[in-house]
Amino acid sequence: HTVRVIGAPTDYGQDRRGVDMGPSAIRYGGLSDGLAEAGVTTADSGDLLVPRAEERDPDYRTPSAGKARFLRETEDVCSRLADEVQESLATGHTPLVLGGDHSIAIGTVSGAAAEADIGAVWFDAHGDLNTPTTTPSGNVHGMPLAALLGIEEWEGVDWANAPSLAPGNVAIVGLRSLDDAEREILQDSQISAYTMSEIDDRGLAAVVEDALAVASDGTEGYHVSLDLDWLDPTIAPGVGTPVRGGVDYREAHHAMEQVADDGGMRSMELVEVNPTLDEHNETAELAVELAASAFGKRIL
Ligand code: DIR
Ligand code: MN
Ligand code: MN
Ligand code: MN
Repeated sequence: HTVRVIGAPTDYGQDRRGVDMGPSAIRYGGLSDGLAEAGVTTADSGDLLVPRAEERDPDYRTPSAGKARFLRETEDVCSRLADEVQESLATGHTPLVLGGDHSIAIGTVSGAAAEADIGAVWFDAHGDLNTPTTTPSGNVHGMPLAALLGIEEWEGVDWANAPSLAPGNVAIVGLRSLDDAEREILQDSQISAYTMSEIDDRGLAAVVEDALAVASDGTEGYHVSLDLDWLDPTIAPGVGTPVRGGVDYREAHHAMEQVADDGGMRSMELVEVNPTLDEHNETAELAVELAASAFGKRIL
């Protein structure tokens, strides 16, 4: 099958500038060679056109009940991204979306969910479960999972009011940073959340096995959302919101190999790579290696 690469160079969703260079950094990090080593054919659709944040007003369209910076821009990018993702799937391609900050997941997943009933595995240090009324930052990269689950009504924002995911088919893996309101949302929901503490206890392989089962249960497959801050900052320093105590290199590869072996992945995204915060593009290079493992690269 063919992997369709789609760049979504946004940095609307968070405070650290430069994550809009993620798609370039990942391509320069060897994406097409890495995927070739995995034995898949790649077609690169290039990047979506994304206006620079400097040209826009972050507060132009704030929901009456809360705050969500660059909401208008995020909606626009996400609706175009959703169309590309859906079209890729409809024509038999597996979308691989390159962020950009994690707000773009709203586009990726709503597009993927328009093609099939899917679950999601969310590899992330964070819960991404804030809403415009709970967010401490106003940053939409802290909200995509809440939007995709329809946890709160977002005035006039279609994707937040037409849920793409069912909580019983969502697994968060690697969790170690939550805001108080996110903790409440999580405790009241059927989302499966696997913390680093549980990973220390049971091992990542056992946790990933459970997570894939959750995402597959009664669905036609799942989306893999890989926020590079899932990893320990010593191996992935090029992210805007690093949190100590993440998964290590070998654990991460093994988790992606489990994804490949499972065979249920329908789409993937690599988000939050910020080369301006990185050292010699190593976070993008790691993203490439992990994508290659997820698409089936093997040593023997
Ligand atoms: C924080 C940070 N919970 C927020 N979220 C991040 O702004 O809502 N998500 N970094 O990836
Ligand atoms: Mn995230
Ligand atoms: Mn994160
Ligand atoms: Mn290197």
